[in-house]
Amino acid sequence: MPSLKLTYFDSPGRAEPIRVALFMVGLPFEDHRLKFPQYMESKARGDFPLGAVPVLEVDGVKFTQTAAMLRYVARIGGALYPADALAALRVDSALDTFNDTLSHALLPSLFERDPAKKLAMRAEFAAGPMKLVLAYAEGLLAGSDGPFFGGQELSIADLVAALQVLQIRSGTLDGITADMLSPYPRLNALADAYLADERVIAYRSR
Ligand SMILES: N[C@@H](CCC(=O)N[C@@H](CS)C(=O)NCC(=O)O)C(=O)O
Repeated sequence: MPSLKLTYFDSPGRAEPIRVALFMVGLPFEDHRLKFPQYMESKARGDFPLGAVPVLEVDGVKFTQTAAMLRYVARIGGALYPADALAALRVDSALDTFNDTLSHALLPSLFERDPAKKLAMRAEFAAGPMKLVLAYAEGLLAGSDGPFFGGQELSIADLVAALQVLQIRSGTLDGITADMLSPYPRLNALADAYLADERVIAYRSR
């Protein structure tokens, strides 16, 4: 079994789906969480190949890119990724849509300190990229035969999507409210199915 060390901030963000995936497939790993000043020191030292996290070390070798790490965990865990090519395309497309398109569109407003400007940015985000992403993801789910992007079985894309849908639902993002998810019943059902998964329940109750 490889020795695994996952480095990220001490927050869910991009690392949480990787942490959940590692837990679900039973792979032990070092969950290396950095406070922001520690992160800045490490970054200045050149500890991260692309100057960003997450970074996954496999037997001491550093890798970047969240989606690649998730696929690696799925592959060595023999789970969380469909065998069927079309289902895999849906999973990969959903994974990049949430991890890449949605995350990048949300990012600038996370750093905005002026509350009025933040709300204006969130309104643009909700009416623009968020709406496009949610509508596209809802359509992907309509083509699946289960609550998840790959069908009946939970995949790495569902981990990423469920956590982002739950963040929207939580009301913790100023200007973004749970009712914005009302037009997307399949995404709400995906998040519910994620929360009902026994492995997820075990992860959340540690
Ligand atoms: N494409 C990369 C993006 C990584 C990324 O943007 N990481 C952010 C945190 S979520 C980061 O390290 N930001 C701090 C910085 O750029 O210094 C991935 O999917 O892993």
